[in-house]
Amino acid sequence: MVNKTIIISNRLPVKIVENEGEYILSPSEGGLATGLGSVYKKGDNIWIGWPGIEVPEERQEEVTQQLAGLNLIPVFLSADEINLYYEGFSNEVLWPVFHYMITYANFEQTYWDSYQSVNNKFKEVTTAHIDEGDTVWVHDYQLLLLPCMIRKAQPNVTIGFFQHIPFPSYEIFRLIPWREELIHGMFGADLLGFHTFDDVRHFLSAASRLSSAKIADNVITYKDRQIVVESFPMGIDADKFEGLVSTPLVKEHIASFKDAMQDHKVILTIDRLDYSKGIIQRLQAYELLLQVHPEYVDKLSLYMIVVPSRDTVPQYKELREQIDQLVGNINARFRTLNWLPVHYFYRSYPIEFLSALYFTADICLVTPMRDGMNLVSKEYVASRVDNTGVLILSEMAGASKELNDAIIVNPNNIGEVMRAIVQAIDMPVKEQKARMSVMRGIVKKFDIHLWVKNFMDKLDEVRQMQESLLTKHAVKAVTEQIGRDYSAAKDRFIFLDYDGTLVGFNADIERASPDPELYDILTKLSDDPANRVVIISGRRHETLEEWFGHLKLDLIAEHGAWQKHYLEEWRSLPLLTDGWKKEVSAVLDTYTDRTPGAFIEDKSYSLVWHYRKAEEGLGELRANEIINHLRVTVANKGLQMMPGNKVIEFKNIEVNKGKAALNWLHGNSPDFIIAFGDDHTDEDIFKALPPEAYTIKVGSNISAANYYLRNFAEVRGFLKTLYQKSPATA
Ligand code: GDG
Repeated sequence: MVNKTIIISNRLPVKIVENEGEYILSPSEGGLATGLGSVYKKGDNIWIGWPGIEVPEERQEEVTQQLAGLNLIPVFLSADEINLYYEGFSNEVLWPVFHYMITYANFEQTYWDSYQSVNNKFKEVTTAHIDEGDTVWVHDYQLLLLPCMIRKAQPNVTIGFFQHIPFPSYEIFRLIPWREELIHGMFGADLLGFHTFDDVRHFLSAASRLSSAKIADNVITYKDRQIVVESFPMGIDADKFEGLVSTPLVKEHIASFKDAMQDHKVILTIDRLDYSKGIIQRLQAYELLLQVHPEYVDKLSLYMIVVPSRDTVPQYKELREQIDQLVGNINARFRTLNWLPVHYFYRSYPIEFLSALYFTADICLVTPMRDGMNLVSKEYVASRVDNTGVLILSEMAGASKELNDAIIVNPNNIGEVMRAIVQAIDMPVKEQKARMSVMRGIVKKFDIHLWVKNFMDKLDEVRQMQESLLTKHAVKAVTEQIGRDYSAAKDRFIFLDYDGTLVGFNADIERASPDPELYDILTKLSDDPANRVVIISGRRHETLEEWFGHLKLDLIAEHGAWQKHYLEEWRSLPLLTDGWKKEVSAVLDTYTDRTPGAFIEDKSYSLVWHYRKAEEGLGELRANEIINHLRVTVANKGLQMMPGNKVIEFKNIEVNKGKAALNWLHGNSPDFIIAFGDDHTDEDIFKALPPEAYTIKVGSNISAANYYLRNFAEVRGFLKTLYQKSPATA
C-alpha cells in the first residue's frame, strides 16, 4: 500500500451553501488552499476538517459523499461545539493570549472541556482514515491537542504541525490554566512549524519550563522521541497576484478606481475585523496627520476595507462600533464638499476587486498590534508589477522579518505611524522602486509553493531521521549481531557508566544509589569468567567503593583519577595535583553565593559546579560567566573545563574516561568490547575505543557511539539479554 498524506485543519477549503434544499459546494481559492492543493488533491491524499456549516445528522452521509469527490473528509460539529470550542476556547482564550491581549481572554472551563472533546472528534475521524506509515500535517491553534491524540492512536505515523498565529512569550503563555496540556498536545508532532524564529524561541522556552523534555538547540527530546521546531515563513501565490492585474476584469476596476480617486494619494488598508489588527490606532494616526498637516486635506484618501468576522462576539461588536464612530468623527471633522478623508467598507470583496485596489493604492498601511505573518502586505507587494508604491508595515507582524525594505513602524507609536505616512507620500519614485523590487523578489521566491515544499521536505527529513534512529537502536542489534558476537567471545570487556546509564538522572546526587535489580544484573554479568565488568564513573571513589566494593567489578572513579582492579587497592593517577582547587573554588564560591540552588561538589582531583536546581536560564547564564572568568586560569594550570548536563567540571587535563578505558585494555586483547554511557564525558570512551568495539549512547542518538538506547531501563534489559546469551548460562 502506498503511504498517503493527510492535511487537517479546523475548516475544510470549501464553502457550502444550502440552496432550495440542496448543498452547493464551491472550493476555496485562499492562498493556503492553493498551496496545499498540490498535496491533498494527489492520489489517495485527503484533507480533514469542519465543512463550515451545521449539517443535520440525516444529511451528513450525503454531504460526506459530495466532499469525497474533492478528497475532503468532514468533521461535523454541532452549533454548541462551534460555540464552545471554536468561538469559545479558540477565539476567546487562545487567540487573545497568543496575540498578547490577555485582558480579552475568558478562561471558561466549559470552553476547555469542549476544546478537548472536539479535538478528540477530529482524532476519531482521522483514525478512521489513517494507516501506519502515513504523513499528517495539522494546521493551527484550534487543534493543538490533536498531534498527541493521533500519536497515541497510531504511533507509527509522521506528524507535522504548523501554527499560523504567533506563539507568545512564556510569561504570557503561562497564564493559561491548561498550559501543560497544550504543550504536551503539541509534543505529539515530529515537526512543529511557526512563521518566525521568535515564535520558535518562545515555544522552546515555554516547552522547557513546562515539561521535563530535554532541549538542545531546536530539537526537543521527549519520551524518547525527537521533535524538531523550525520557522517556515508562509508565502502567498505571488504569480497569481502578479498575473491578476493584467486580466480584463481587474483592468476595468483599475480604470474606474483611477477615475474616482482623481489625483489623490491613496492609502489602502485591508483587514479582518479584529482587535489584533490595530485598526483604531491606525485611524488615530491618520486623524493626527490631518490635524498636524492641514496641507494634505483634499490631497489624500484612506480606503479602509474591513472584512466582517466574529461580529457576534461582544468584543468584536464593540470594536466595530468604535471604528464606525471614529471614521464618522474623522469624516465629519475634515471632509469638504467634494472630498472624503476615509472611505470605509465593512464587507468582503472578490479578489479581482482587491487586486485592483492593491494596484491603484500609492501606500499600503499594515499596522497590526500582533500578527503571525500578515499576507495582505505580501499581496500588495506582489501586485506592484511596476515596482512603485510604499508599504508601511508594523514590526509586530511576522512579515516584517522578511519585508525589511518596507517603512517599519511600531503600531503603538501614533506619531511614528503618522511620520511614516508623510515619508511615504514624499518618497521619490526611484526610492520606491529600489525598495519594492527587493521586496517583490522575496515575495516571489518565498511563495506558498516553496513554503509547502520546505515544510514537507523537512517533515520527510525528520521522518528519515526517526527511521535511522530506529536502526541505530541497540535493542534489535542485541538479539542479532551484538548478541552473536557476545556468545562467541571468550574475553570480554564491558564498560559501564553509572548515573543516567545504570540508574535514572536524579536531582539529588546523594540519591540514585543502586537497587536490588541492578545488583542482580551486575552480579550475574560479572559471574561469567569471560567478562571483565568495569564501572567507569565521575563519582567519588569512596562512593563507588561503598556501593560496589563487594562485587567482582573493576572500578574507575572521578573520570579516571582513581582506579581499582578487582581484588586490588584503589590508586590515583600518578603526578596529579590538587593545588589549583583552592583558587578555582574561591571563584566558584562567589557564583554559588549569587545563584540559589547551585552548589559545589569537591572531589579529590576535580571540582564540579552543579546548577540543576537553579532557576531555568539563570544557571546557564552563570555557567557561561564562570567559563569566561576561569578560561585563563584553566589554561595556565593545565586543567580542563568540561560543561555537561547542568554541571561544569574542572579537572586535571590528564584525567579522561577515554584514556582510562584504553589504559584498562592495555596488555589485553579482548575479542569483545562494549561501552555504555549517557553524557559528554562518555564520548571520550566512545572515541578512544578501537573501531570493532560496540559503543552505546543512552538517552540520545547524537553521539560518536554506534548505537543508542533510550534510557537506563533499556540498558538493564539489554544487559540481561547479554548474560542470557552467554554460553556459560545457556
Ligand atoms: C492568519 C494569521 C497569517 C481579506 N479581505 C478579503 C480577502 N482577504 C484575504 C487577504 C489575505 C487574507 O484574507 C488575510 O490574511 P492575513 O494573513 O492578513 O490574516 P488572518 O486572516 O488573520 O490569518 C496571519 C495567516 O493566518 C496565514 O498563516 O498571516 O498572521 O492571523 O489573503 O487577501 N479575500 C477576499 N475578499 C476580501 O474582502 N477574497
